[in-house]
This record gives sequence, C-alpha cells and structure tokens, in this order.
Amino acid sequence: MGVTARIAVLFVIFSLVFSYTIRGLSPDAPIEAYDPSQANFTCLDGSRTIPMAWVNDDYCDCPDGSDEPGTSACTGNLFFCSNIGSRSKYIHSSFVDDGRCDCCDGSDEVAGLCPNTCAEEAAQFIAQYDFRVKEVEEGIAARRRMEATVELDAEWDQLEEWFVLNCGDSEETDEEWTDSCHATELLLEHRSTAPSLIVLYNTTLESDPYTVHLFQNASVASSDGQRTHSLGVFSALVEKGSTLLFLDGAPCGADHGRSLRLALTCGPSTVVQVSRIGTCEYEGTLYTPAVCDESTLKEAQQLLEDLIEEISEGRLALDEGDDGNEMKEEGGKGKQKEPVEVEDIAHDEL
Ligand SMILES: [Ca+2]
Ligand SMILES: [Ca+2]
Repeated sequence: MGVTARIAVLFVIFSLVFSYTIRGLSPDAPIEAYDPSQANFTCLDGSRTIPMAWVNDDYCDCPDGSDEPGTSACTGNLFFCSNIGSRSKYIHSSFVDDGRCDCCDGSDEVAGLCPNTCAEEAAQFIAQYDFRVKEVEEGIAARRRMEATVELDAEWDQLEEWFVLNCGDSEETDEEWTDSCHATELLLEHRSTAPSLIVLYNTTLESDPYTVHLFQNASVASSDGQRTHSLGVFSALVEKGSTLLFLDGAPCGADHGRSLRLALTCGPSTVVQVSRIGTCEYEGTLYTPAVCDESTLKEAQQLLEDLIEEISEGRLALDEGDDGNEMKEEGGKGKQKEPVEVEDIAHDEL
C-alpha cells in the first residue's frame, strides 16, 4: 500500500472514530466533553461526573442540564437545530420530541417523523431577504422623488422660525414649554443627519385601532370603539434618532401611563404598525422612505449575501456527508439506562 493510500485509510479511520455529533448540542459547547468513546461525562458546570451513556438518555442528571442537549428532560435547555442547507437555530428544549416539527431538518423529533424541509425553508428565506433588498431600493427611489418635489430646506427653515417665535430660549422657559416645542426641538436636532424626516412632521397615520400623530402623540381606540386612550406624547428620539418614544399616556397600571416605542425603518411608503407588548407598553415600526439611504441598502444586501453563504456552506457540508445528526439515536424517548458502575453516582429523584 502506497503512502498516499495509507494516509487516506488513516484519515477514514480517524474520521470514523473522532467524527461525531451530539444531538441538539450547540456548536459553542465543548464537543470533546461529549466524546462517546469516553466512559464518563462531567457536567459542564463541573458539579457531577456521570456515565457517558447518561448523555441524552432523556433523564436530567446535571444541575446545569448539560447532559441533555438533545432531549426535553432538562427544563430551560436550548436545542440546536443544525438545519443544514437552511439557517441553524435554537429552540426551547420543551419543543424536542413533542410530535411537532420545529427544525427544518427534523432533528427535534424521532427519525422519520419530520420530512427535511430545509431546501424549501432556505428558498423562502432567500425570497424574503431578496424582497427586502428590492423594498429598500424602492424606498430610496421614493425618497428621491419626494426630495425632488418638496423643498426640504424651506420646510426646515419654516419649522425653525416657528420654534424661535413660539418656544424661545429653552434654558429659560423649559418648564413652560409645550409638548410641541419639545417635539420640535428634538426634530430640529436631526436636520443634518436625517433631512427627510421633516416630511413626517405632523403626519397622522392610522393602523386600526391605533392613531399616531408623528412627533406629537399617539392613541389607541377601545375595543368597542367608543373611547380612545392616549399612548403618550412624543418625548424623545433615541437610538441615534431611529426610535420615537411616546411617554406618559393614559394610566393603565398602578403607577404609570401607557407608552409607545416606534422604530423608524426604511420602507417604500409611510405606514405604521403597532402592537401591545405588555400591560401598558406598546411597540411599533414606522416604515418610511424618509430614512432610506445607501447604507440601509448595503445592510440589506449584506444580509442577503450572508444568508446565501450560510446556506451554500451547509449544502456543501451535506454533499460531504455530514447530516448533523450522526448521534441522533442517543436521544430517543423512553430509552432504558444500562446499569453502569460509576462510583458515587445515583440518579436524582424525579
Ligand atoms: Ca441524562
Ligand atoms: Ca418538536
């Protein structure tokens, strides 16, 4: 046997012996700790050493849950879906072996239950990301059309004049300021960074049951439509001017009023989406061409490129025979433990 052939044989043996994957194990976890050729496994928090056969045996042995990356035995664990050919992701361990397909590669359920839908999922992701690129391109074109028809500088000058006339020096009259003065000052601070924002001033947008009067206030109609509750007055532009904060709306809890965070996002037209995320908290997105620029487009293009790269790398790995589930049989439900002699180890009571 020639040297090359010997190296090839050794490589195959090496691959067979040392190439293993553990069901549900995060790529960030130390895979060597789970080497099935070892007799024992030490919980990653160092608290216990157990037989290797107790890894992914559907019984929670380690206080940190590290012996069960691929079953639902330890509450609070995250299960890693390799999803080769699409995007990898984590799911809560309670979704493992629950009879529903959560990973596109089917790795969260017993073999054969879930068809591999990663190719279809990847195609959907690419279509979504590609759609976003086109949306941003349309947004930039819309912003340019808008700038061609609206005298932005004149609008800003007019607002500045109104501010000087009605609000005066903020240092002296701060407490007497109206909400409009405060809002206008905040908006004026963004004249140079986001010149198109001026077109949104005083715009009223509706998204049933919400009404947002940009840079002024926001409200929500009651379910019977008979009343409206304030979601707050415009109070701040945060996160480098990318989020509008409306605070001190109608009371709804013991001590505080409703509030709304509205993220400004590039979109081909100006629309608002709002939803309630807590008892008194609301969150939303304001899509508008006013904030579309070349950097937004670059970001969207980069996301698409990264996605295609990730999917291609996964497909390449798949072609080379790595299906990401080599040790899947380890996590089968109801598997009985073999009696193993390990000193001072006993299963916790359920
Ligand atoms: Ca276990
Ligand atoms: Ca599942």
